[in-house]
Amino acid sequence: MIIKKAEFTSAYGTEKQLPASQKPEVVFSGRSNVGKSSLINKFCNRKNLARVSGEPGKTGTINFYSVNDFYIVDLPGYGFAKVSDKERKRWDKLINGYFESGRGINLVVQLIDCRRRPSDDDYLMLEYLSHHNIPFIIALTKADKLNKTQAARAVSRFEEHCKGYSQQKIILTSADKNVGIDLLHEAVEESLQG
Ligand SMILES: Nc1nc2c(ncn2[C@@H]2O[C@H](COP(=O)(O)OP(=O)(O)OP(=O)(O)O)[C@@H](O)[C@H]2O)c(=O)[nH]1
Ligand SMILES: [Mg+2]
Repeated sequence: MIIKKAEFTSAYGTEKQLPASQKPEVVFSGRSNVGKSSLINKFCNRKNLARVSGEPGKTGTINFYSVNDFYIVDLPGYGFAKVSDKERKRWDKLINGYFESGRGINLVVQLIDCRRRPSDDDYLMLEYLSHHNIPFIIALTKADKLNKTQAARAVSRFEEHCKGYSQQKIILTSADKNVGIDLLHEAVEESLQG
């Protein structure tokens, strides 16, 4: 995929602000700090399109990026322990509102750190996506933290962990070392044609 255009469009903090769906949407979802913004930047071949933060839980809004003729949607990360109850409720409403607003969601890229096992929240997400027949793939992130043997093992482990959910594939990625970006491009391109 050739990225001809990639620019920030807008950020939404409540579900009521969300505009009607206008173009196909490709969604990056995952727990806080898993590497969503970094992978979006790599995917778009831009250094500072999405803000990468050292502090987890910083992205509290749904951010839209206009990329070629579709949108990339960066969801706020979940599972950050230090978040207040009020903030967690806002998150739930925002995410549910997003998924339930009848949008054209062509693909969800569900990110999980390749060194960890899926968290309870990750499983809720896998369950949600599978149950609602939302097409999704799993991107294992930060593969540069493992050697080749460990990485291969991680993929088999995740195939086992995620058995029973309806992901189309599991892709090993690293935003730091440019791993798996071509495969991500392919998966997104397919989802836009399908
Ligand atoms: N080693 C390594 N570190 C990474 C990679 N991708 C992201 N990181 C680091 O992980 C941290 C979080 O990255 P972000 O891209 O901001 O993660 P996020 O999922 O957008 O986080 P929130 O917006 O808080 O939900 C940063 O310190 C990144 O530098 C990767 O591929 N390899
Ligand atoms: Mg982010």
